[in-house]
Amino acid sequence: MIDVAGRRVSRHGVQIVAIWAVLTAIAVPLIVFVLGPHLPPGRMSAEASDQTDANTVLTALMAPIILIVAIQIVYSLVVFRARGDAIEDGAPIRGHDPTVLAWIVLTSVIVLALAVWGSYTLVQSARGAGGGQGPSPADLPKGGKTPLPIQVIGQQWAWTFRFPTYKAFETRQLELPVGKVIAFHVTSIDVTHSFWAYELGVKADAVPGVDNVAFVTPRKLGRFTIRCAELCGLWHGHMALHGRVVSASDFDTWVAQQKAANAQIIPDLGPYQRVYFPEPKHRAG
Ligand SMILES: [Cu+2]
Repeated sequence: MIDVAGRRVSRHGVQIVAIWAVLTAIAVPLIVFVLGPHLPPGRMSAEASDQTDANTVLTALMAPIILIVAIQIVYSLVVFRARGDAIEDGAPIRGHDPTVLAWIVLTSVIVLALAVWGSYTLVQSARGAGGGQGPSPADLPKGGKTPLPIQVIGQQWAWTFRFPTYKAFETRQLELPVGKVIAFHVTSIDVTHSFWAYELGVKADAVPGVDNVAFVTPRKLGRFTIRCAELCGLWHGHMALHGRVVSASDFDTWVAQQKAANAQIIPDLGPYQRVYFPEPKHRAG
């Protein structure tokens, strides 16, 4: 037994804290340096990087908390298990001020620090973190860069993409120029869908009559996955495709190709609008 702040603390407490300190010192660097680079959604865009950093910090912070709970349980099972027939409880502990104080201070510090860090990174990145911000975004890209607008239209059961700066042509493929700020204008022409470009860290509701803006800055060339993340009917699972992040010159070539490939249907497209509304259904009789 040792004496701390006038109270008796058993050697079990010291041992538990020692085991916890050693395992935490092993687990946290492993999480940050070994697991961290594999945590979703990766580093294909600025927004995805921010999300991966947040996942790494939260996982690293969870480790000491999970470890103290797990060690406590395992330690009790091993050290305090009943030996022989007698079932005996230890003496109850009541009113241990240092424990109560440590509990209140530690949990408050962790929760408040995370709230401050989360708010700071959200404001500092100033791009809305990859989520849809509605028709008038509060967080605009920094540096006065004009984003490239791309309209994402959900419909049962496909995605189409419309490019207002390129004579509003429409295509079923999606390619993005690397390093350019993109403003997705996500909408729908029938029911609610959700545009989820996983590796880009973008997820925004597609709602008829709503222009939902989500910013993204692709940083790496490559392929990304697009899914519908809102159950939208029988063929919901069919709304899946791959987009690509390409160089600026490849993007220009692709735009020219898509315009040529869709030349026949482009004159029949309705005029470009910020939002669309479902066609009224014909009434029987
Ligand atoms: Cu859908």
